[in-house]
Amino acid sequence: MFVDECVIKAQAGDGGRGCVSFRREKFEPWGGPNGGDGGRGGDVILLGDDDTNNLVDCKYHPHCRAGHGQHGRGSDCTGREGKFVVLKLPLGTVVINTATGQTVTEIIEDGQNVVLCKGGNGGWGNTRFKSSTNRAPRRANPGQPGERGEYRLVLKSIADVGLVGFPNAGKSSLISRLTKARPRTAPYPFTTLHPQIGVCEDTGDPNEPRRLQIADIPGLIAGASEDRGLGHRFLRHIERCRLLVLLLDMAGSDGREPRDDHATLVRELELYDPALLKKPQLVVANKMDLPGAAAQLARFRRRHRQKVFAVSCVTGAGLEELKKELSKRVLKLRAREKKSPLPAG
Ligand SMILES: Nc1nc2c(ncn2[C@@H]2O[C@H](COP(=O)(O)OP(=O)(O)OP(=O)(O)O)[C@@H](O)[C@H]2O)c(=O)[nH]1
Ligand SMILES: [Mg+2]
Repeated sequence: MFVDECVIKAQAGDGGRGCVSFRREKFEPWGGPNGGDGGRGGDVILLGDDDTNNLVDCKYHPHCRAGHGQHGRGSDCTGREGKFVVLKLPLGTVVINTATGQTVTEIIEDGQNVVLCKGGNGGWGNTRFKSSTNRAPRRANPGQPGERGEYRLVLKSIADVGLVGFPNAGKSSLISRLTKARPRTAPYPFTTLHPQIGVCEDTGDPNEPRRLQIADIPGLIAGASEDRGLGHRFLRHIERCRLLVLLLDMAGSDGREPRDDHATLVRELELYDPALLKKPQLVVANKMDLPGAAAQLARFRRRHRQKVFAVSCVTGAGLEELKKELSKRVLKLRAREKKSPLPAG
């Protein structure tokens, strides 16, 4: 099961109460105050985890409660700290406070940890209040309550390249040829029902192996903005991609014109978010092994000035060139981002 959105309730632990106590020993009638402080409440911590790829755990365990701090005790004993709770999240998770609608944080890197809700501080015991004028204070503080809140977690996958295309265009076939991912491929629409990410190892230069992540998302159709097909909900997984590949079935095997497919894909991307069209794009013509594809490609090239890569996922033709081009362009984009980092969106 793939879950890319859920709501959790997080509650950090409350701090323990401070203690009012006095030292009482034989021959020590005025032992003085010795009440310890309360322990701190545990935090709710978010941890970026490369091995987690969706939010299914959070969906079925939506209550995250950290332990409360222990109360302070006599003999200057401080209460034990509450147990913290760690929530492992897939990279690319955006955390939104449902009450304010504001983004609290984004988990981008493996091992990144963020305190979502801070545990309350423990209250002071009466030892803290002793002074020259009050040598027997009967006062202690209660612990502070831990932070709590309701948060929406939205996963926007992080990949370098996003594959966009009609159902059956061959997106899953392409990702299984370029990477070690093995999504299901079949000659019926909507075989892929949730995003898949594959890692393409480019071994062009053995001294500098490059890895690029490619995201295969479910197919888009005309009217997806009105929820036709699987709608637009998976487009959030290409929002952070550096490069978009518009994959076209150049043989028109489902009875559609490739240039209409291209126009529909561009329109649907624009309807979802016009900013997606500002991302660098690469048009890839698939199924070039089928009859009629070459003629369609010639027609398509006459209308579109963009470079079009012709490939066949069945014969493997053009895939090496495509891999090199993707790797070259992604490296260039990464270098440009390093010079002028963009805010994550
Ligand atoms: N002849 C030929 N068939 C192809 C080629 N690439 C993919 N196919 C076939 O097209 C069909 C659909 O391929 P998929 O990879 O499942 O297509 P998809 O774009 O992932 O489709 P959805 O997951 O439904 O969106 C399968 O039967 C593939 O075997 C190709 O280059 N040539
Ligand atoms: Mg597929």
